[in-house]
Amino acid sequence: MKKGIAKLVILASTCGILSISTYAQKIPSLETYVKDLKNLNALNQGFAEMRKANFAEPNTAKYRTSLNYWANIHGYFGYDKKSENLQEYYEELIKQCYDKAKGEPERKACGFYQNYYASLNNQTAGNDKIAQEVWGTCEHGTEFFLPWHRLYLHYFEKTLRKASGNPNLQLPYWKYEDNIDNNNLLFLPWLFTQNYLSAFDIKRTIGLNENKIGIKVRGDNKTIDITGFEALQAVDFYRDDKAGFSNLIESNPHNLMHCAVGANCYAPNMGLVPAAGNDPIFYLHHRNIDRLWQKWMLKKAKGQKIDLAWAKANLGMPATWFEKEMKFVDENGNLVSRKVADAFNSEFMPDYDDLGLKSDPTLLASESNKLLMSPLGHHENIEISNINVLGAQVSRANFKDLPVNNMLRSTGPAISYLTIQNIELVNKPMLTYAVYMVSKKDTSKRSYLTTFSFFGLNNVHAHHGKTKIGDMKLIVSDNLQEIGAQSLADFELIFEPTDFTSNPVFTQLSKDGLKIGKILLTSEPIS
Ligand SMILES: [Cu+2]
Repeated sequence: MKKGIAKLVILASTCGILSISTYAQKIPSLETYVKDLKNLNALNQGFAEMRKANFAEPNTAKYRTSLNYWANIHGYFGYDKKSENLQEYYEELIKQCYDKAKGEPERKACGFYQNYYASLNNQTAGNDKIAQEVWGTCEHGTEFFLPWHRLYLHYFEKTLRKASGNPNLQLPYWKYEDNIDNNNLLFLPWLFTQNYLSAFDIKRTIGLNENKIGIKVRGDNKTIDITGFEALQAVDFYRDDKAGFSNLIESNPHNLMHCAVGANCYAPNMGLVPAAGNDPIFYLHHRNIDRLWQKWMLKKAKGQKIDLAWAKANLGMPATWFEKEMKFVDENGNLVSRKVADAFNSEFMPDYDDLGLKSDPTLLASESNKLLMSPLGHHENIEISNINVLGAQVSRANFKDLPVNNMLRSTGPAISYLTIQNIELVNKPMLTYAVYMVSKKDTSKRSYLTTFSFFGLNNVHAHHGKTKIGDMKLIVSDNLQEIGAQSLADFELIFEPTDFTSNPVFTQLSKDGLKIGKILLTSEPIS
């Protein structure tokens, strides 16, 4: 059996035709995909055609295959019930950018972002029955986040393929770690930054398209977990307390990458739900999030076949979840209706060229069990209240003066969780904060926990947006291991202001920030 596969691989690499028929189903990374010029051309042609269709008559099948229509399925600016008002966003976010700008570089930055808004319009589904059904239907912050985006990408890929005129086109994934320099900075892939190519979008964080700045993704100052390392440790698929895989991957890296590319979620396109899908990078970003989902399921399945029966038995979701209906348009502009259950059907569930499971999945599962094991054992819950994280300086939180010796319930295997509760905005900070766990004995030992994200935070029909971010719950056993913590008093948390990038401008621009109600370190025994 194994020999047969090896033979096929050799044949495939020497014979292009065979490789198409053998591996057409595996989705490659962008980097791998565009090594073949035909593929690069297909992507470029596809996005170009979909952009052209933006100008087709509304209410036509042609318009329903446009990039703008697809962006609108995700979310859109307008006066309809399911849309967001552009004017409110603009006033909320740009006016105060100017208010807070201290000097010329800051004012200039606000001006750039103001122009991004100026190129957008409020739209309406009008009397287009299909648009009324499908526009503004994306799922964020719910248990439908992953299956909704998977099915959405399925039909998007078909539409892009048809537009490209290349029947073999695949929608590759943006493997973030493919473009990192020696300073731990991530740069956008070339395809997105060339202004003569159709995947270019001017409306991104200033300096990213020109490679003047990068996103801090590795090392001591990392601001995004680009490999999904933390989320992949999750035991459950979705949890109401936010510690499930779906919850964790949605916030990091999904939300954070939206904000890193989209001006700290202050400006279009990637930074705002109603505009994000107008940037081609959005689709390759989501493809990677989908890949990480598949990777998590493969690990959880320990070699079992992933299909609907497996999902029903192992994801811990109710029958109603699988029956939830979702509507999209296909490559011919026709309305299609699917159910969450379809996301586990091989027709809709993509296979990827890299799921990081070259080794035995059972072994991998035991490796990840080691990561879950807290070095502190099964301990009592400890907490800190009322933490202010304000302005452009570092803030700290300390679990101090604890009767540490009485804290241990048992030395048996347990997972440590860190819950950050009642996070609220203080005004509208122009920057965000990355959270690290630092050893008190050796401050050079620090471990990245997460970064707060403002993605999707403005989408309410109110003039002043939301001020409550809510709660987060993180798995921190691995972080405690990383800094060598041996007791509950061994570490502190630090909050560092950042805009995700190496650009210093926005990190100077704030007196506002966050208020945190409570931070808890809790522990659950591993069964
Ligand atoms: Cu997204």
